[in-house]
Amino acid sequence: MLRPSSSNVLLLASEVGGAICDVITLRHFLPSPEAQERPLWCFVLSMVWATRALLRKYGRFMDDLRIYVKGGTGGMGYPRLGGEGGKGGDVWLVANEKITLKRIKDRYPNKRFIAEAGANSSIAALKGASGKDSEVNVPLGISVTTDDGNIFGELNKPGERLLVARGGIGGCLVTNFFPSKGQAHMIHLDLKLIADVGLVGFPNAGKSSLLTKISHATPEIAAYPFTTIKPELGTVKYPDHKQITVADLPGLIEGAHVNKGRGHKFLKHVERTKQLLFVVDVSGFRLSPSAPFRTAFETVMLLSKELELYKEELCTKPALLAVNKMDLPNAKENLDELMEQLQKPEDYMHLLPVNMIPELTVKFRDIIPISAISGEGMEELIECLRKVLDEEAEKKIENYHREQLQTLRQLEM
Ligand SMILES: Nc1nc2c(ncn2[C@@H]2O[C@H](COP(=O)(O)OP(=O)(O)OP(=O)(O)O)[C@@H](O)[C@H]2O)c(=O)[nH]1
Ligand SMILES: [Mg+2]
Repeated sequence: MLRPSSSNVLLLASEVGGAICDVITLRHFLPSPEAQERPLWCFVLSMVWATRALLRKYGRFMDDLRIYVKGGTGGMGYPRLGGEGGKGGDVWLVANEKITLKRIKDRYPNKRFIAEAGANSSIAALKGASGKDSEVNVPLGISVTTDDGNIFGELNKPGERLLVARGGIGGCLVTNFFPSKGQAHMIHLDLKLIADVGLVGFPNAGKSSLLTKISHATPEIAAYPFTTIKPELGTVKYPDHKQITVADLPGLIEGAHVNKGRGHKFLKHVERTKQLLFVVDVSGFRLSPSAPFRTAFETVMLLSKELELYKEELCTKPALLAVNKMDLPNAKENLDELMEQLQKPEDYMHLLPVNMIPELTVKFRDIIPISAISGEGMEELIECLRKVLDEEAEKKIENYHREQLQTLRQLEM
């Protein structure tokens, strides 16, 4: 059974805290002022119902799992005849595209993986047989860490294998014919999605609408914030059969780094994407009637700041900006204003709260006005996504060749 370690308790507390924050924030989205005046128990009941519905849905996605792994014990030696016990089996993690962490948890509720013990040495078989290895299929994109945060390794390609618990050696002359136990420890399987493009934006910006337009994915779309509550992958297909994957993530909000909303928890999933696609509503965004209105420029800067506060390296990833909802009235004027502000962002930083001014402003390779409803700008966006990825791939190849040349030159000297 999973023991309640202090890190687990902290994790649970922060989850509950986050959920309560969400509930408090959500109260602002009750449809009418009358609804807000209903008795508290009415509100609490609807929240309980909403939380159960969320749990049912959210429960399907897991991106962290803690498991126990133990190598098999070695077999006993046979002192009288100098027989050697068999080696205990090892525990291996094997990357498999078809598995999810949720499926592992459902299939092995006790989350214990123990390899077979080695056979004892006997008169019939002086050299005991080795124990069978235990192979645990895990999804691609897994980082394996111990409870103390030490990294065991990563599994990113199908079929890749990682040894996580070695079996004990069998009893032999050196060990006085006593076998040794296998390694045993708890490990974390930390999943970070592997996608070419990660969508980053405030809630309601139209990220899921955009993904639906450019791929066959069918994420939920609705006119209220936090519709997307778990990452969703879509594949964009090009006429030359090249495919790129795009990850739709839950919306970020201002203050996400201090645990507001739920988007921050999912930012780890853009760590491995090759490119970021910022999506902003050209008319700006307001989270709730009591929250400040943010223009498109402010949302871009606030998103940059949230990324910077999560991990500075994210701000240096290749990025594109899709300015969505260009079909709305005044969109053209708002876009012109945004373009002007993005030309000289430092002149407009005073519009932001002091602690939210980004130190590194994200440099967009392209800024593309789009409408996920009318389809405006979609072709250009799809082309730009491809162009950036191709350029990055070329750069990688060039760097590889340069490194090879350097190594060759060093060898010649
Ligand atoms: N007029 C207009 N509305 C749009 C456009 N794109 C999205 N919407 C609407 O905006 C609302 C939010 O769209 P979503 O795609 O759910 O937004 P999201 O960014 O995924 O939101 P979260 O999942 O909450 O983070 C929906 O009502 C969409 O119909 C657009 O280009 N034009
Ligand atoms: Mg969404």
